[in-house]
Amino acid sequence: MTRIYLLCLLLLVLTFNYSLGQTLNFDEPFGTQSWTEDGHPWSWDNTGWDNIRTYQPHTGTGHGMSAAGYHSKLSTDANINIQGIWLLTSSASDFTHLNLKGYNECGTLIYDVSLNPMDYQFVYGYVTLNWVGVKSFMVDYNSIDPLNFPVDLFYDDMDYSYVPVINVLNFDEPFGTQSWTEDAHPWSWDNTGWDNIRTYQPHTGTGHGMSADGFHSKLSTDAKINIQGIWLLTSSASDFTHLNLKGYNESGSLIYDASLNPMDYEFGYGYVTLNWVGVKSFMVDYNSIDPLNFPVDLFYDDMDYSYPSMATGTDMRTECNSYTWIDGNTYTASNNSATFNIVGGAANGCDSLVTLDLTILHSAAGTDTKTECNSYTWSDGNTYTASNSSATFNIVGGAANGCDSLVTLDLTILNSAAGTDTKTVCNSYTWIDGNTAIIHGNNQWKLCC
Ligand SMILES: [Ca+2]
Ligand SMILES: [Ca+2]
Ligand SMILES: [Ca+2]
Ligand SMILES: [Ca+2]
Repeated sequence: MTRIYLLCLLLLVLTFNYSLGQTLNFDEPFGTQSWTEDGHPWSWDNTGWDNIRTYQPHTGTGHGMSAAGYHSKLSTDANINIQGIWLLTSSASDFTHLNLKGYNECGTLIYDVSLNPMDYQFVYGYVTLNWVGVKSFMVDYNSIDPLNFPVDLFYDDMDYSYVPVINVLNFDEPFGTQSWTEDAHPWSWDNTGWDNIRTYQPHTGTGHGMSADGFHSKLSTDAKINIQGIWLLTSSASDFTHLNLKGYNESGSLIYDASLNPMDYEFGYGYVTLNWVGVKSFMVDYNSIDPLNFPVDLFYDDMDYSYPSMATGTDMRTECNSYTWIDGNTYTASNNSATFNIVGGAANGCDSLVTLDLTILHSAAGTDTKTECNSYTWSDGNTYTASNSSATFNIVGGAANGCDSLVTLDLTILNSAAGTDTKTVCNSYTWIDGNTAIIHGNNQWKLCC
């Protein structure tokens, strides 16, 4: 019973610590623009002069701003949840505004908190934020008269926690797989190198190995990803010419290029921290000093990654015969697997991944067989005086499934006969038309009723 109680207490403490996360102490020296804290890189984009670290701290050293209209984005390498921050103002009545802003990893403003500068005058007050999934943090303020009435703002000890990595690319597919589905997304190699061993020297499960000269093959998925890191192992490390991990954006441009020392990973898996953001393709690029006589081996596995806060949606359509989608492809059969990434297409500025759910229906086709005398006016409005087996007429929406119905005419025209009925009669004759003719005076015919 006591043991269970202690276990519960331990779990409670662990959960408590995890949810509390960490504190950004801003304890770096004056003027620091980028630094490492709590094991992660932090930086200011320096859109304003915003880098005092020693003035009026809450603990240790602090972060102060003292001028007009400063705003500078503080960013780290992954999404964080911000619980709150300590704030102090001076000359509070001279502020025009004081806003704390949070941006997502796609650069879109997702939090904007307006504060009353008087609430924090001359003494630190804690601002509870409880923001989720923030990539950048900004303090935005100004003075009613920056020159004659400058205002000061100080802040320190921001409580935050990292949003954990949500996916691991395990490479646990069978040998030789070039494209597969993992974590509900398609993955593929472009196979520019022989780069598809999956069972040799894995980190867990099966792994991805390359063993030859100068291989480089791009691993891609259907949307931009953030790559936190990957496990790597080398053999014959001293025979490498180079070992680079490269990241490309959706336009195919190189945006990350990490040069590694192969010796650091020889005969034992080591974790390479990358913290790449917005990568569409991942490449391992290496070679041997002498591929023929001194081949080198490279193995990697278990890549930690996450999808940006992208939107997803389904484009449901029912179309007749064929449909050209936003991906430029024309589909002539039903399809519920095609995906298309609209860069920056979501309302939050992130990508929008759309999945097609297309049902293709087919038009009906039939033949209208007619036999008519002399002429026939068809449903296309034309009057035909000769046989015709090629005319077609489309009845829009005429099929039972709502698609068009295409009818082909098969018309046979029979022509009336014409002739002269010559008769020699006495006195009178009743013809086929029912009329009776009688001989009238002077041998003239006269119709008789
Ligand atoms: Ca810290
Ligand atoms: Ca501090
Ligand atoms: Ca996985
Ligand atoms: Ca694996």
